[in-house]
Amino acid sequence: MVFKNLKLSDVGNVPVHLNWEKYFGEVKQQAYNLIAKEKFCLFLGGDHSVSIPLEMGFAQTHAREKVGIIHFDAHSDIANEHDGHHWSHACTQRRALDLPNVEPAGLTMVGIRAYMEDELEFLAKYPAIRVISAREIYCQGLTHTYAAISERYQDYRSIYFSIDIDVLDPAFAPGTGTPEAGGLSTRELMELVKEIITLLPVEAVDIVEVSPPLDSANVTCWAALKVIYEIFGAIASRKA
Ligand SMILES: [Mn+2]
Repeated sequence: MVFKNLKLSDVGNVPVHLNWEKYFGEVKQQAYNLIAKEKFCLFLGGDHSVSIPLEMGFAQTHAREKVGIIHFDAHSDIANEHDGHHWSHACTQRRALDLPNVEPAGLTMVGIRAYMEDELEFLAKYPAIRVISAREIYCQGLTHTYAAISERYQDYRSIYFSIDIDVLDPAFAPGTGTPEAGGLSTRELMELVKEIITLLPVEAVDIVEVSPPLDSANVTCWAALKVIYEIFGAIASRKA
């Protein structure tokens, strides 16, 4: 049994609170407490904005070193503001760059295929942010994609990996809030997740934007579950 060397525990949910400051503060604190125990953490969402406090907690736990962020998504989520606030799901990685130990060269976006105008302007201004578009993956393949990701993290010891399920094509993950055609297959996502988690110092992962009410025949939930198995399998092989 591949998981026999793993001890898994479900520590439950952070109760949702409609006061964002209160809720994000609670998520950040609980993430910090868990990551500080040096356990591998998997967080499940939810709106992608939840990655903002999760990444804050992660960066704070590693305050004396730079941390890397790998962002799998159809969207770059690099807007400064969306729908009138700074803590939107469209601002996730822009808020990450506000953190003192996250630098543009440590941020890698994978599977991107939709942008807002101000996001394109921001990305043009910070070319150190590497965007590996869905098209680049399609044209150049998985080996190229993994190599392009891994070469950026040779001098990193701690990476946070955020997986928006909409990185998948809607054929594989219809149950999500902002689907975009032209995405990865579940197989491609599994391969990249397996390599990244086995070989790079990823210490925390989130899988977000899975929405059962929008799903068809639980396809998206099954895809996310398969990715979770792939993550645990990769962790088990690290220890083997
Ligand atoms: Mn997205």
